[in-house]
Amino acid sequence: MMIQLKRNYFGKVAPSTDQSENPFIIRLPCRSMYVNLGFDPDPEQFIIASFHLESENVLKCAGFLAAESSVGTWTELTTMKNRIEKLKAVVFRKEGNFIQVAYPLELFEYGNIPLLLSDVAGNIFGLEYVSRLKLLDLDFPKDYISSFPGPLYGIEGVRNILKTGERPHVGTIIKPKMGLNPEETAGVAFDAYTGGCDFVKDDENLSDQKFCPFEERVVRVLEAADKAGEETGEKKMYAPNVTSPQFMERAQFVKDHGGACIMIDVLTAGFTAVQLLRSTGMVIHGHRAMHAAVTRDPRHGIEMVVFAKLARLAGVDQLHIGAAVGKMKGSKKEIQKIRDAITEDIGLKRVFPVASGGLYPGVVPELLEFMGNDVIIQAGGGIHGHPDGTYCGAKAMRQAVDAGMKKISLTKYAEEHGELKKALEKWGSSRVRE
Ligand code: CAP
Ligand code: MG
Repeated sequence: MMIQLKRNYFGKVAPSTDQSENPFIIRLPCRSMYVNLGFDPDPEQFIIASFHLESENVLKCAGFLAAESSVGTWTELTTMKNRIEKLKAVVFRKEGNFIQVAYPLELFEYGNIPLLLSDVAGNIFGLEYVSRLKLLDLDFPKDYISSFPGPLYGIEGVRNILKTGERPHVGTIIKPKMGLNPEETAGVAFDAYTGGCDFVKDDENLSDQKFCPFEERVVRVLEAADKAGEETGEKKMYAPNVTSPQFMERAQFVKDHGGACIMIDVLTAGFTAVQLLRSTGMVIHGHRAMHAAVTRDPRHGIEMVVFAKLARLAGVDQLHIGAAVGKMKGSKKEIQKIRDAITEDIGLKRVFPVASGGLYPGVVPELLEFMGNDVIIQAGGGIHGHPDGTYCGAKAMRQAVDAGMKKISLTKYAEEHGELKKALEKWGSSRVRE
């Protein structure tokens, strides 16, 4: 009778006491293969993943996680080869629930973001042995980063198109989110542009619905942008949302009609869509709809900074990163970390941070205080909800930016600027969340 041998965690075999033991019981791969706390990985040879890991035995589980996300599986393999050893991931750091895993670069196909995520953010989230897991950050070797083109325009390229010098950009999202027809959409856009918006975008859930066909909307809003540009003497940009299976055809349609920018919902459309869109030569505005399904729990999921770094590699020029004020969750510390990750010098162009979500003139100075001037401040309700309408709402936002840049208090500035005064009367001002 074959005795079921239960391999313990150090690779030694001890006869199992329980003959009825299910042969498929999880026998974790031998820990020593995937755990080496003395190892000091060369940051130019390994992708370093930082995790928060909760399990009944964190180190054991970390070894299993490293096995499952590199070359191993739930049990030893008779098919393993010595040469494959060099491909295995290694847990090299553990401090409480914080672990770091070094993944040999050779494990990955360069230029392929979906497969990177299938590896470092794939099966491991579903392991029975893992009770909670959060992918906190990814650090890439230069060689890996250089396999991506990154943003085609970046901050400097977008500023060059809009001729905005060093000032923050003011953007709006057409509201109501859904329901306006193309003519109405263009009318709201025209008011926003002439009131002072540099940038108008579709909402993240607008595409080619019956009430607002994509092609007619694009043509009309681009005409409104041109007309407003002539009237104001300022360059204007429109970001139609191309998120759909037809994203490439729609981007081409925008380009053929004189558009310079398109918007994509990065996470619902996928990083492959972003990587393909980059070949259109247009400014890519990255919305992050659905991110909070995986980013907001501190103990499980994937940090937004990971998505932000990948969006930069993929070629996004402008990216929503939160605002630490307004309606969306996000702290100043988290947002500054994300901002730094998309603007630090890694040999790729810098991504324009977008602050959005329940913003209005009263929050602008505080926002500029911690974000700096390289920011696109987007307000939907905070412009289209102004008591005197969109045109005045846009003017109030520009006035708040001017006051912030001149370091003049909003109340003082409002004495001479009626649109700002009305906005402050309606919404007041509020502080950012630390
Ligand atoms: C803002 C917005 C943005 C979210 C995105 C919305 O509208 O258009 O999509 O702010 O959030 O649909 O809510 P309001 P984030 O200005 O009217 O709130 O930038 O955090 O991804
Ligand atoms: Mg939106």
